[in-house]
Amino acid sequence: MARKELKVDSVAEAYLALLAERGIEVLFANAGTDFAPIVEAYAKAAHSGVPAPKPLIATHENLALSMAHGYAIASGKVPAVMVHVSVGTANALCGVFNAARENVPILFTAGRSPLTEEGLPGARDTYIHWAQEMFDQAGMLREMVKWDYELRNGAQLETVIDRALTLATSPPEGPVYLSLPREVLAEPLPGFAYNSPARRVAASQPAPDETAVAAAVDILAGAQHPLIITADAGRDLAAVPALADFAERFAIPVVEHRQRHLSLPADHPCHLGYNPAAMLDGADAILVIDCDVPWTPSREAPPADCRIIHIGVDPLFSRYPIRGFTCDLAITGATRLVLPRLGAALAALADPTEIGMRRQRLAEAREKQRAGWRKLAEEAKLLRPIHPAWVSACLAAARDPGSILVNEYTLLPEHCPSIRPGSFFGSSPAAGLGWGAGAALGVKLAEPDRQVVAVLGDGSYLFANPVAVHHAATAHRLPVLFVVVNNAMWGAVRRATLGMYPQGEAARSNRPPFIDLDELPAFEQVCAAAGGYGERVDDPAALPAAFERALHAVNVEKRQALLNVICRGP
Ligand SMILES: Cc1ncc(C[n+]2csc(CCOP(=O)(O)OP(=O)(O)O)c2C)c(N)n1
Repeated sequence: MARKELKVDSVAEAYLALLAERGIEVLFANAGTDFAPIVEAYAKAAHSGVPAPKPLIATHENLALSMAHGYAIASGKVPAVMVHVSVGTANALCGVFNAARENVPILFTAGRSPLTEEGLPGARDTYIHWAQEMFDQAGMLREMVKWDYELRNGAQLETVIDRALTLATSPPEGPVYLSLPREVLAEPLPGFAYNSPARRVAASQPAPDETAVAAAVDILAGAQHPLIITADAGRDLAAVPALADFAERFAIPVVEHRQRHLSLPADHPCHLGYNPAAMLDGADAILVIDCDVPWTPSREAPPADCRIIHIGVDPLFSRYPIRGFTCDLAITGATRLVLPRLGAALAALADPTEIGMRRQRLAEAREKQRAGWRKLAEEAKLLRPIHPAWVSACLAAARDPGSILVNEYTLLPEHCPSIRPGSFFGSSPAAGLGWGAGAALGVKLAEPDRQVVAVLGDGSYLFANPVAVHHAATAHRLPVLFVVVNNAMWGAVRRATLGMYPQGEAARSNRPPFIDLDELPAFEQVCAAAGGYGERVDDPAALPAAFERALHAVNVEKRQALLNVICRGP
């Protein structure tokens, strides 16, 4: 047990030093008057050599959260974020919700208006300090975070930070919230002693209960047409080979549904695409692995006698108010621990002839599916306005093999397959738009030597505070390629309206409200205004060369780039 001692003057200095000591390398921030002790502490740390996370400014809170989110999923490290009291917290909520539903551990912090009206160092000294105070600042995000607390004094600092970080990183992971009153940050602290390394650690990954494994084996051994559906298994990189091995061994098709991480390389012989709808009818057992929504019950469902097993550290998604998918068996456990045990137990019972036949059927189904995709891509090639499938196919051809894709849902993965674990990140199921551009910057921060490409809709690009995004890309030297699939509309709203009212007035109307986005600015010029490369593309034949130019700007000139691709709507 080792104790460390630092010479500091204030709680703010000790706080920053402890974050750095606990492995937090970056503090994404959007500041206000509450930051005065933090700004002062950073300035002192620059002289004293007391460690502190790298300070990284983001000029909108949603950007700060999205960058932190991208950084966390790409690096596996916990970032800290600090925003300005109640109002900054309010601006960050969408990002917190995205992180919460995607189980991304972030130490999210905010100042608090000074508590005292006079007397103490840090007490109120400007008019906003009255109106910005809330009775319960954390109340607005308590439902989204795993834990919230307020730092009340320097003596408790180590316990509070350790509690925040261990809870954020215990399964299922997620953001936590800590508010930091200005007087507490400014409190004099003559010296700071703490444990190094920490004596409080995150809880381990849950391993499956053997009875549950045996019950799953019972179901799977009797199944002829099993199916695996996952969205998130690849969040844990160790789960990817576990899934690849399990699926291959028993020849079970795997569908990545609304994928957020690469869970199975697209070239794996068991990879059967991204939409399970057509496969449900024929399934007699389904393994739902790290997947909140395996299908859409109002549209399709597996047969009534199909046995359904859910696997995950929180297989019932306990934080979702309603989720009624049939569940014959729920196994609490980390996928990387569950699948090898299940595989070992199933091997003894599985029938090799059955597996051989399944392997054959799977290969045929896979080939048929891929041929369909190839045909569609070929047809999409010539279409004008440009088809999103062609955008995806051109990106597939132009990208570095080691690149990382961030998809705010307009990339079509069947036309731009990802092979390497950790090379694809899709938006959170909370789908708070405005995530992708900032997330890509965070990914680039974590992986500076890899090419990073964000694929966004025109809607999601606008939600991301583009000027703040492009500023951050230039200011922090994060050369990312942004591909905007620009259909000049909120296509999802159009799809939803036509889906609910296929014969309705809106379907007959040329221009129903809240769908078309008229007079959109020239996005390429917004990027160029920040020093990036920007190009508008409306000719499908010109797209491959445009990708080459944009990626040249990113790879060689080391500056951000944006392709504003004029596309057709749904
Ligand atoms: C913060 C937030 N506001 C609104 C929505 C609702 N919404 C979902 S998709 C969508 C349209 C997105 O447009 P775009 O990115 O251009 O993609 P498209 O649907 O046109 O393919 C909207 C407004 C949301 N998901 N998140």
